[in-house]
This record gives sequence, structure tokens and C-alpha cells, in this order.
Amino acid sequence: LEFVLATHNAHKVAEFQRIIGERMPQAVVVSYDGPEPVEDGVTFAANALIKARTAAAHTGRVALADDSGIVVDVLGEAPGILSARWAGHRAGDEANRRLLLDQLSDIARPNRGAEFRCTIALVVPDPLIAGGSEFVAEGRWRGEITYEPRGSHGFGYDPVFEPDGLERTAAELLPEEKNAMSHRALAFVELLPELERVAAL
Ligand code: ITT
Repeated sequence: LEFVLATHNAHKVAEFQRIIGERMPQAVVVSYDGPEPVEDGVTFAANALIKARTAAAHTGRVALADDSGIVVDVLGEAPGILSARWAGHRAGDEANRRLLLDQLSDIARPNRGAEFRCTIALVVPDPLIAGGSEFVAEGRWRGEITYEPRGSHGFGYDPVFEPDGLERTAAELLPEEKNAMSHRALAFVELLPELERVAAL
């Protein structure tokens, strides 16, 4: 099976390559460099579908897209779908983390609960499946926001996220440790039976 991965985030691509390589070694992942759609959905699932549909329509291939982010309990599930641009459009990961820590500066444990969420959309274009077909899977990874960033692996909010049951942040985990338990890995595992069905077409 060959499919396009509709993301421009190099960190996501690297994680997917490892996650997919381990669980579906026969798959060939091609990156997508076509037009970027406007992500104007209000849920992770809507945005993942927008990205995967665009890539499938543009390439005629089976497409996968990931829409993800961090959801913080005391912030009413923000930043959520705005995670990538929480501190502004081009502010970047470090500014996003800083803003989040500032917003939680008066909040003590155990009220710093949060979770990473990842939705993966799979779009199989017509005529591979008559009329086309869509599938969505979600993974959630619970933990807490730390008081200070720690660790240098990963990306985004990893240095300020301590998964439940661990005393290390996601950025202090080795890539293979993160990819065995992350929201992205959980979503992929949920999607796997569907991907295997498509591979057998
Ligand atoms: P594409 O739309 O091109 O895939 P993007 O980075 O804009 O790339 P999203 O809109 O899905 O994608 O935003 C995801 C953001 O959520 C990402 O930039 C991080 O800030 C955060 N995030 C998602 N997964 C993460 C992870 O595993 N570790 C740390 N932060 C993560």
C-alpha cells in the first residue's frame, strides 16, 4: 500500500514514519506537497478530514492526515485545535509553550491536568472504493502541564507535558518510547484494521 501523508509538519512526518514502519512495514509513505487547504473546521476530526480530502483529490491516492493538539482542563479544553498557533500565527513552539505556562502560573497541581489528542483521517478516493470512503480515528494521551519545560526530544508542547504515570516529560522520552504510547500512536493503532482492509483492495 502506498499512501500520501498530508502534513507540512516535519516532526509529525518523522513520528508517523516510525509509527507506521513498526506496525505496517509494507506501507510506503509519500509526503504531500500540493496545495494546502484552509483548516476552518471547529473540531480535530473536521480539520483532519479537510486535509486528507484535499490530498486525496489532488493526488488520486489514499491519503492520511493528522490534526492534533493539547487540551488543558482548566482552560476549558483550549488551546485544542488552535495549539499550533496559540501565541500567534508565526510565533512558534517555544512561544506557544511560554504562553501556556503563563496562563497556568496561578494553577497548582493537581489542577494542571491536560491531554494530547490526535485525530487521523483516512480518505480513499474513487474509484479505489466506488464513491470514495472516509474513516476517522482518535487517540488521547493524559498527563499534566509541568511548571517549567524539560527535555529536548519531540516538538510542540512535549517539554511541558508529563504523561500520567511518568516522572519525565514527553520531551524527555526517547522517540521510540513516545511513539509506543502517544496520542498519535493510539490513533494509528485504531486505524490499522481499516488501513489493512484498504491495502488488501
Ligand atoms: P499540519 O496541519 O501541516 O499537519 P500543524 O502543525 O499545523 O501541521 P495541527 O494544526 O494539527 O498541525 O497542530 C498541531 C499542534 O499541536 C502542533 O503544532 C503542536 O503544537 C501540538 N502537538 C500535536 N501533537 C503533538 C505532540 O505529539 N507533541 C507536542 N505537541 C503536539
